[in-house]
Amino acid sequence: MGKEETTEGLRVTDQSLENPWNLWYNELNRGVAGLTLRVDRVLESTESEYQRVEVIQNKVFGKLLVLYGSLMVADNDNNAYNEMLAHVPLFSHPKPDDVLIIGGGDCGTLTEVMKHPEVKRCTMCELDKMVVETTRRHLPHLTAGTEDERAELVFQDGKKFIEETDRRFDVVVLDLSDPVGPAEELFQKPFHSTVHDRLKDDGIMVAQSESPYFNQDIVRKMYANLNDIFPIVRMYTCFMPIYPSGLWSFAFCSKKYDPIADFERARWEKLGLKTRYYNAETHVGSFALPQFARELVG
Ligand code: SPD
Repeated sequence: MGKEETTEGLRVTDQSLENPWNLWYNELNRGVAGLTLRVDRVLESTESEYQRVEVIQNKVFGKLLVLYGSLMVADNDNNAYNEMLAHVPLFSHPKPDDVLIIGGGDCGTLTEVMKHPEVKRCTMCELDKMVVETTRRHLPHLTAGTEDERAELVFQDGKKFIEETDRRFDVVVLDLSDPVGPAEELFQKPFHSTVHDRLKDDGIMVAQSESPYFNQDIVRKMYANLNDIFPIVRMYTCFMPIYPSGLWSFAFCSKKYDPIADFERARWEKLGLKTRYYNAETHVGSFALPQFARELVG
């Protein structure tokens, strides 16, 4: 029970008033550093066929979805990740008709993709249906895009889907959880190679590529593989306070288009999309990397 001495005597601190059980969420990275959030309520704590699925509530971030012991999205902090994952490739491609999202179960990226009138069809292939259902119950603004008639949800292993499909995509987005457990294989070279083969001749793949601070071995290996597969590979970043280190990276992998030279600035200005993080300047500026990150990308 948090009490502190004051000149007026003992008083109950804010902490004990608002969180009498003193419950905290701790996420450690490599067991040495981490993020701590006070949990005001546990709204859901369950297990799907594939992973633990939890929703907690925090005063600053609102509701947060936790998968496999790792924070995924928050009510008040999902815009940077979802917007950068969706809009950077879509505004780098002149005609993004057919889009595939692998993973992305909270549907935040899908909802951003659906803001583009050019997109004729967007398939989201998520392994774990419970992630979509849980997000729909607690964070419905993230799943709004699923109502769009151009959106199609498939509940299947992403690797199997990409191996078996005979479709060819303009843009493929890998909106994955961390490379442990169910998503591990989707960070590896054979999978990226198959995605490459399922893109049209001018297609773009983007993938979340972890923290360039905490996950350097994974990042280095991943970009070395991607450089073997795609002619154009660039890293871009955004600020994500709920992810390890706060600096998050994405791999932009393309057969033809360059994310800056081919950026469709006029289309962005004409569409006037409502965003909170993405704009023409964050699009271009996100590719400016600190030296240590440039070296990781090779
Ligand atoms: N450590 C958390 C990394 C999560 C990255 N992906 C989140 C997926 C949300 N759609």
